[in-house]
Amino acid sequence: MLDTLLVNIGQLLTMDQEGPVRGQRMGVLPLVERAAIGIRNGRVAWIGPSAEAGELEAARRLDCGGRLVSPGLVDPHTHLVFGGSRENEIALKLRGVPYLDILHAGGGIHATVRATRAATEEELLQKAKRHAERMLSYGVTTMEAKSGYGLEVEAERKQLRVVKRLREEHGFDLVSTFLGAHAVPKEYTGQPRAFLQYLLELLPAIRQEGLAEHVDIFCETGVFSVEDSVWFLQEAKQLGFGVKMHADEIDPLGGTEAAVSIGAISVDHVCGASEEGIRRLGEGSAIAVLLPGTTFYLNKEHHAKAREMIAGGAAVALATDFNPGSCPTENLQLVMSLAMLKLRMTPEEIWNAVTVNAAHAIGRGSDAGVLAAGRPADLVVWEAPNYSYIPYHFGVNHAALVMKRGKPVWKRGDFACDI
Ligand code: IZC
Ligand code: ZN
Repeated sequence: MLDTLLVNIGQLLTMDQEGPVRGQRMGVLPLVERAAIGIRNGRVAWIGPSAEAGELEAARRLDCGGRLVSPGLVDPHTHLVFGGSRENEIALKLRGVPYLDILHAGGGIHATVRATRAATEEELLQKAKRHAERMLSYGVTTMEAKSGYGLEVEAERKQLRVVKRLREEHGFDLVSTFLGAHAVPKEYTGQPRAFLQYLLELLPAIRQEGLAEHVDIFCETGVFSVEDSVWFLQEAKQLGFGVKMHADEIDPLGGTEAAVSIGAISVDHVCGASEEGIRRLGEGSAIAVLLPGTTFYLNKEHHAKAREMIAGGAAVALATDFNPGSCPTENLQLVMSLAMLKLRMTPEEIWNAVTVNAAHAIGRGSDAGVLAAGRPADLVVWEAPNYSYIPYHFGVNHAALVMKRGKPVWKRGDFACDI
């Protein structure tokens, strides 16, 4: 006896394949046409043709009316927890003041650090919960969350505790990343190494308390150099963390190849990656997490070279980069459209990038991003006839029903279904 049976699915994207998906394989989508999916105890119990589902017993049935069904999306790069917002920087942005100039003048990340330090844990929790709920409404059932707006022990730990509480008390599948190395705080102006040394001393306790799985660093002009970033991440790796790098986002410093060579789980942004960096992405195990929403919102045209990366054998994932400065949106569907337009990725590549590869980029490759017997029943019923329709019809929410562990967690108001 199944708990729930979804029948009459137009296309069921199972994404059932060995991941991460690299190079030309990204152009192939495992799917079943006219499918049904059965759920028991929060996990996928059966997948097959809808015509064969009539014989199965189920406590509840949902006729999907020919709609598209996919795994819940995975957002592998977000700065979910922060105080305040930065709309007061719009005028500077419109005058053409660059992102890094605003940062180095004490605004940008530093402004969010002041707001985050001033907020209570409860305030941060309620705000981050609203953002996470909005992600869920767009079909994202697993997401990463970075710290990095504390830049000192207590405020960083406060952010990490919020992520832990959202996971343990509110049921979000959140993967926590320590990004204390997000900027050099004013207390350490001109001494990035000393600040990194201070952060390293915090890491053993963070690991012991289960506050973060990964460690990340913003490798950028005037923030942390490639040399300092490599040293810091290698130390973090020794302590047992998975490591990630914000690399070659604004200025092309060569962070991409450095991150690949130290065995990073993901290298993120990579807009300015060199030929060598792109070549290394095709050879190493790191996943290239591309964030076209950020390039768009920074009003830049130096988009990541996704076509070259895929041609060179890289595994590409996509993420929102949700944050209050360079990409204030929770909408991963919009990012899928930007990937099509600005990165010239095909719908097939885009779907691999927001499911299986995104899951691998945060160490969730064996749980999220795939629908197959035994996997968690995290899925989305889309108000769409096929998978190409999602990046095509842009800027709106196509999710009709979002299920987490087989239970509806979000439903569009006018979507008629009684489960
Ligand atoms: O708050 O500006 N790039 N970090 C690196 C960010 C953007 C987040 C922010
Ligand atoms: Zn980021």
